[in-house]
Amino acid sequence: MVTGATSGIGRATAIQLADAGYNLIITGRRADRLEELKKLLNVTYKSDVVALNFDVRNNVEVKEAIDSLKGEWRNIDVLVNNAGLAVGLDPLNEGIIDDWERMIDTNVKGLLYVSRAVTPLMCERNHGHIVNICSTAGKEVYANGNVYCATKHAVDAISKGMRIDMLKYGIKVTNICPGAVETEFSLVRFKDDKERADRTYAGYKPLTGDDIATLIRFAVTLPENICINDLVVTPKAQANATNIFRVENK
Ligand code: NDP
Ligand code: 8X3
Repeated sequence: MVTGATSGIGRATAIQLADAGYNLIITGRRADRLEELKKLLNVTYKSDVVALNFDVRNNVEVKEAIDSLKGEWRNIDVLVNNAGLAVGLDPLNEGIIDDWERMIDTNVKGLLYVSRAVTPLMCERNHGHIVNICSTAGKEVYANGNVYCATKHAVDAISKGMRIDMLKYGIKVTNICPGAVETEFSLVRFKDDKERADRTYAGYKPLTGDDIATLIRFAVTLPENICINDLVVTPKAQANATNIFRVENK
């Protein structure tokens, strides 16, 4: 099951996991994109797919979606908690409360709602692997990143807590912390200002959604006894959250 499969890292992960032989539960708010991806996974990768159209911020929708799963679809082997976003990049004193609430409700509460609905199914079977998509912003804080960084620090803490709670059920928890990945992330953060979004990735080669998907595929297909706990990954040109080496005309 991959949340936020309509774009970027989530979409690429669904494709990589289908290629690895998984059947997929894909989720997101944009139903047309879910249908398009479902067709691709069916036709090209011969993967069986259930598309669940819900907003992770709405716990009633989350519970209904998971409850709607029947038979073998309840045997979720891998949950990729990927749905998330940044909205705005403002100093705290100028922050827009609605932006903050969207980030907190999606990145923290949404991830928790989905995890609360899916983990009992995994615990019943003493089997499963949860991959939480955190960020370098979950390890460090940068100027104007205040609330986004706080939500990803929360994901980092939730991953650590989950790993302890899931231990006795044999369920693995992997926290993945990417640096700059060129997806729709910056377009969403800068509210459709494409020029500003493009500037985020100017002058160096960022990671792609498929790069992160490759790592997720690697982590979930390792031998059963091996668990990658925490993985920080950046493009070669990025040393940490704030140092990116840019050259003109990348
Ligand atoms: P995209 O904007 O390309 O994809 C975000 C995905 O999240 C979309 O599928 C979107 O689906 C889904 N999503 C957002 N809000 C909700 C919601 N309320 N309910 C359900 N689904 C939702 O960005 P990325 O692929 O880059 O982001 C994926 C994850 O990776 C996020 O958690 C992000 O914080 C993290 N990340 C991204 C980095 C980057 O540089 N790009 C670096 C580090 C971490 P829809 O709109 O259809 O609901
Ligand atoms: C996304 C990477 O640097 O914009 O999590 O926080 S960053």
